[in-house]
Amino acid sequence: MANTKHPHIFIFPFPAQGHILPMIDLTHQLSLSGFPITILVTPKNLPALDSLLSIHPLIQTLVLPFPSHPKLPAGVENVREVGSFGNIPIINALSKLQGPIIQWFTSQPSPPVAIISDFFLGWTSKIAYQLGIPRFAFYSSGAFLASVVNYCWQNIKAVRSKTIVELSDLPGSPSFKEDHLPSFHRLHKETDPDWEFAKDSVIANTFSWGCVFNSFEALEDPYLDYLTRTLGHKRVYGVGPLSLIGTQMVAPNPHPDSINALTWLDGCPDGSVLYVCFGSQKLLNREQMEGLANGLERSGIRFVWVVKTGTTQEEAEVIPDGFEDRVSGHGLVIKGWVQQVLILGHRAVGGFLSHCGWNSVLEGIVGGAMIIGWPMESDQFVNARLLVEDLGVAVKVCEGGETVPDSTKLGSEIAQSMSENSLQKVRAKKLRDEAIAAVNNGGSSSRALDGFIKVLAL
Ligand code: BUP
Repeated sequence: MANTKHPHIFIFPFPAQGHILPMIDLTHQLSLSGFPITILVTPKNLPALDSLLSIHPLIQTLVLPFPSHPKLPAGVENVREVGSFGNIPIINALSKLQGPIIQWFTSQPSPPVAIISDFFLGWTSKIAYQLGIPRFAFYSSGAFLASVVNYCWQNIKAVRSKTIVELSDLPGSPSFKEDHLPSFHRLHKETDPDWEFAKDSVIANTFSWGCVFNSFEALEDPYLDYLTRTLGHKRVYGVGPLSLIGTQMVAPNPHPDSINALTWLDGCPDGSVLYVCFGSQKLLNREQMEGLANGLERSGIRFVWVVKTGTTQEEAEVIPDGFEDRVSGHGLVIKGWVQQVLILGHRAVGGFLSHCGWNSVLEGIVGGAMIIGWPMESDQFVNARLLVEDLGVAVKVCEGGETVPDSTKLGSEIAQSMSENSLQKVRAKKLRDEAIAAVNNGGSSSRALDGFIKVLAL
């Protein structure tokens, strides 16, 4: 453990790709600032920490067995293995670690003095309370989403009874279709065993000692400000985009598939390529894959498309027959995984066809790519609205997890959005510059991170 004047901090990420990666980047920054750190994972999630631990060998890991849960197949420890339906069972299963975590704390000669845990793990506030230490909620999603969630929670009956929900108290008075809002408000107190749990989580985050967002002022100023006002304390920190100051920037060590994609991109003109990826959780069905493949082909735009593979048919996306041959030289299909941050950072990438997951949104912004949005579930509709309506860096071409895109329309919208001088492309470049300025010395995120570090060090 690092021998510094800073106190020991306990970090607990939620086991989903989109949650672990930014938490690792935050941990990297805290370790650079001299905090001794213990990070908790279950055994199958330990490899996700490889790059972090190779840069910071003094970070300690606490590896606890993943508790079983009736709704989860044996051996599952990460949302990636079961899809987003697994979120609540995984949260529930992990909450059984409360006893072992407290036991571990009490066995330590110099135990951590603060807990930073994912905002899905609101129950960790109970541990903090019992140990008499502060808990900070780390949001791997945006401040707009947190504002929407808090609003929905406070107005739960009104939200449930509407098909279009107007969030009139929020900056810009946004409105959403009810089924485009995060779904917890649909749980019913009387019939749903998860209701109490979801309620406790939202409240625990609201009353946590501080809230840390992977976001930045130029992106979400009104919502960071709204939360600061409505949470009744000043400890709201927008410290992102964390990918810009994260481990991949220090030790890229690209995976072979990423090297292939980067080499292919080297041969393409600046800003000419559309990167296509829908995050780590969503699998497109056969019809969606056909609609998308035809749309890409019709657009005439160069592309890199990440397609999910799996050990069973249900876990894999099916590329239409002959597609790869037809687009050869013009489009690259990657089966599996690429380091998205590196691909989006390549000068040849000018656009990003995305599900609008929060990390993808931030990584697209950092890459200066305009976003072509196809929000599908959870926070993605809220994120898409921010990008399209508040910021003007995106267009929406499709919505819904089961929707099959109209390939003719998709093709022409891609071609139009990717044109040299599209308004969204120009705004995306400006937002990228603002993101870089935010994390640079004196920028809003850099100041927020310093403020957070000061509070932790007290
Ligand atoms: Br697929 C894929 N490479 O090939 P989001 C994903 N990622 O680096 P999601 C890769 O996973 P949740 C790939 O860079 C991003 O950091 C990507 O997070 C990385 O969406 C992360 O965009 C995906 O937030 O997560 O996976 O739907 O819903 O948990 O936010």
